Amino acid sequence: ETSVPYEGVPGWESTKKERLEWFREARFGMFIHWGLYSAAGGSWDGKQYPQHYAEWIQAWAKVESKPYAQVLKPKFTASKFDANAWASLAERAGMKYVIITSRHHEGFSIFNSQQPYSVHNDVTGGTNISPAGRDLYGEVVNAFRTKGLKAGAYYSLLDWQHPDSYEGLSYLNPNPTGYKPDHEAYKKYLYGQIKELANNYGGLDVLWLDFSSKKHQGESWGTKQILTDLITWQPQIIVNNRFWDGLENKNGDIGTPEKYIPPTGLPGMDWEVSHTMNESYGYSAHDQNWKSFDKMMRLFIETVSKGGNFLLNVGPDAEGAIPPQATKLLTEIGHWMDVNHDAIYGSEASPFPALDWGYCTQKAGKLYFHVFDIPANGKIEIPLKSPIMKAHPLASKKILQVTNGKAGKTIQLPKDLHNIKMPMVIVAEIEGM
Ligand code: FUL
Repeated sequence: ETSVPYEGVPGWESTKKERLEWFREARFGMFIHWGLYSAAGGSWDGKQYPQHYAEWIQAWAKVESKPYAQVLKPKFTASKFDANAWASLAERAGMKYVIITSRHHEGFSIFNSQQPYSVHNDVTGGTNISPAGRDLYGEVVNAFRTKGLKAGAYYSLLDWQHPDSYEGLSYLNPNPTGYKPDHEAYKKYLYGQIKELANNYGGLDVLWLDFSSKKHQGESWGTKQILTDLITWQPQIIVNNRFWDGLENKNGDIGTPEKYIPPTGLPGMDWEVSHTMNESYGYSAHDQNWKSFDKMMRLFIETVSKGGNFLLNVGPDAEGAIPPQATKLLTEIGHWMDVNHDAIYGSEASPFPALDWGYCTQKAGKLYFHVFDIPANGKIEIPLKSPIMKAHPLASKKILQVTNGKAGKTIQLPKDLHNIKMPMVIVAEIEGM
């Protein structure tokens, strides 16, 4: 069973395998949430809002777009922003692609949009531009592409500043009076911006839409036209499933579980978990709930072991500085990946539903055991029928002792662990696999 962005649009299903090839190999990418909300940092008018989803500050605080922009634009300077440094950080972490918010729900485009109504636009917005006044999206996309990484756009289907985005405005004011959104006009704006993203940046590898509801989904966005044109403009493009309602719906190239890992993956479709390093996607000054390296690795490896990609978010501040805790985590992940990337890239889901000591990934003829919790007896048990022919840690060539019992197999873990960064990965060659 396949899932395609739109069953009725020719060209999508037949090209899916080819279009998704790099994505299935990649397994690990960077998500970037950056916009005016980054300048609010999770607070409005001195009040701190919930730690999670700081990019929703405008809706949390119910601020009209004008005062919102007046307060935040002057602070959005990007004065420390260095796209090449971001791309290097991602590359060093072992990430293979980036998805950056070209425009989040607040409606502020960080790319060069010529669409009418995009007054919140940092290039052509006239007196409306922020001090950054640059095509920030373009700089990021170029920097990543130059390193051979893929680059895609997060693009919000809601727009809280657009007079014709019903679902946008209703978040700020549930009962607006005299309000008559012209959905056709809004569809034109969406179409126009997607066209710009797809055609003006030397490529668009992923269109990461966000989000739909029962009221507006699928054809109500003009999907048929958009998808027909998109695949002509960008024959290699991948489109997520959020033109439709629901994170696990199958009407897209990829499912998009958010901050959770589906217990049994998403059978029958490609998918990608997006996760945060603290609570929030957008920068929040008071969100200090940073995940430990161990916790982060558990989320990453569990996702990959269930057949998904891991899209790990960073939320730079208004100056374009990535929080030091995020840089530290990415650097540590990079050191782990230097040694263990073979167990990640191009790997497939574990054949085992669950293991006591960690997770498993696989490739032709090989299983990779990611050991998080070393059992007291120093051995891992694997409920496998076929014999293990040979096993060693990816961190060394030291061959480990294997016991091929009838019911299960065991591997004796190395006793000296001080040169091995946890989680330790053991690669095993399996007979007949
Ligand atoms: C959600 C959005 O509403 C959040 O702000 C965030 O961008 C997340 C990845 O998708 O649906």
